[in-house]
Amino acid sequence: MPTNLLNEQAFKIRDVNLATEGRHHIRLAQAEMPGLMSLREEHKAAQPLKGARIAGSLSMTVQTAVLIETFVALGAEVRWASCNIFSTQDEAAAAIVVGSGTPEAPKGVPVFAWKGQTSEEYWSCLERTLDWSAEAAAEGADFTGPNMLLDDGGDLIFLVHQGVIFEQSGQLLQQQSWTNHEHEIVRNLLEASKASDPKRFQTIAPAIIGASEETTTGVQRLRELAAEDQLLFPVINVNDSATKSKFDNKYGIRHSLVDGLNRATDMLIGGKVAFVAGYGDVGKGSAEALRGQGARVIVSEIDPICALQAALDGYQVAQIEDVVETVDFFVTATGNVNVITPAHIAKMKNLAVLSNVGHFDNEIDVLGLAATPGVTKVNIRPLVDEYVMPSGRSVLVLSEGRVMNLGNATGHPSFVMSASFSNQVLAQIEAYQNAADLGIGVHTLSRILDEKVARLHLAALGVKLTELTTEQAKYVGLPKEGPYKSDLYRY
Ligand code: 9W1
Repeated sequence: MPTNLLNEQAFKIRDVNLATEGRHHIRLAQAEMPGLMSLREEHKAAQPLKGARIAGSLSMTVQTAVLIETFVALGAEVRWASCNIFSTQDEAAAAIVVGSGTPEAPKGVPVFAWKGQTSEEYWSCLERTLDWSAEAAAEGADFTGPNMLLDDGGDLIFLVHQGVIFEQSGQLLQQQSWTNHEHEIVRNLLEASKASDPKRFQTIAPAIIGASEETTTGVQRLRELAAEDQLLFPVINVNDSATKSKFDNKYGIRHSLVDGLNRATDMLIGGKVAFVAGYGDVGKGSAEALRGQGARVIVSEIDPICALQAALDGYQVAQIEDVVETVDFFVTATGNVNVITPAHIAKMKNLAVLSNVGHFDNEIDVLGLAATPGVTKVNIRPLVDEYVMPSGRSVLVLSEGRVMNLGNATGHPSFVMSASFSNQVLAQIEAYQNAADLGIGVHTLSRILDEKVARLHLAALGVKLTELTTEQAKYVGLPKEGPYKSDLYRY
């Protein structure tokens, strides 16, 4: 439990005294988030989110703070929790709770998030974003919950759906991505809720106009709900905007991979051999970053198209078995399981570095390594472990095989998050204003809005876009103002 949890009624964070530090970070991040700042300028007079009550669940970081205050600047009321037990920056949470006294953040926003929560605390914080009784009392209104949801990973949207199903049937939907422990936590939470108000979620859910979802994982779960006719409101899939997934995967990792390697090991990368498993967007950004340091990069792929891309980008493409003895830095970016096994590790060079930037922690079989007879583990510093093998050689495993750019570095930079979060703002406006036209289902933003997000980031980089002449627009059959690509175009 946090030692300095303040005012559990109104908010729940680590330490409100971190607010000054957090406000400095937010102020600097704003300069790197031109998309969000120009959306504030564009919409502050019209207040398109006036009346919106947004319950959000997304890592409570400095960048998310700029997103939250953008919603407030556009007229919304907001309550917030993190989507992950580790991904809160406590100083950002504090600054949001306090507010800045400026027109943008006149008063604080209730946040329920701190770094290092238990799963029970995490779920209870999600639940707190759905309780709008304090706001209702202050406004003399009769709502009980939010009317908009913003989610990263799908837990908040699922909690609302599970709540309704549980109140009606006493059952929970089985969730592949939840452990048994998480099922138990959610069941306990919903049992307590039902005991105090058997209609609580059946009151909250119908008031929800729409939602937006940030991630591939969340979108996947929502599509399953929709396929079973269980989805209760329109959701906008932010992940599949080109200005989201094509940017945050590639440029986010390009920024943070080398940062993580350096913070963890400070070993020279130039001149060494780096191996990148997977040449999707994350693998592409990883390979580019390592090459930028002067490493000789080898890529592995199972997909012939991505393998050909890697080859034409100038990388050696090989199977891990054929090069494992020569590699200094291993990076997994496949999203698959057992890509690097204890058998591979046994053949590695002394002090080879192993890091995973794929989603889950089973890409490198660290559990299998730890369980191998004769292998011992020496902790070097937080999230850097040396595994000494019976051969006498060692390997260094970063972040316990979990997402290394978040453990050993600090995630995506503000500019990249600005592109993702500008999509979130447009998605919330779209869902709030046009829910009836959208209808229940999982939708993406129109290409014109996707292009708008990109446009909002050009001036900050000194980009001067070329405009179609009337003749050229006619020749290619495109509107001068876009959209310029069909939905099939892949960028
Ligand atoms: N998201 N603001 C860790 C990052 C956790 C994290 C997570 C990001 C951001 C991948 C989004 C140790 C920030 C976030 C700092 C940090 C993400 C989860 C961001 C990169 C994704 C579940 N997802 N992201 N900045 N942890 O960087 O919101 O430092």
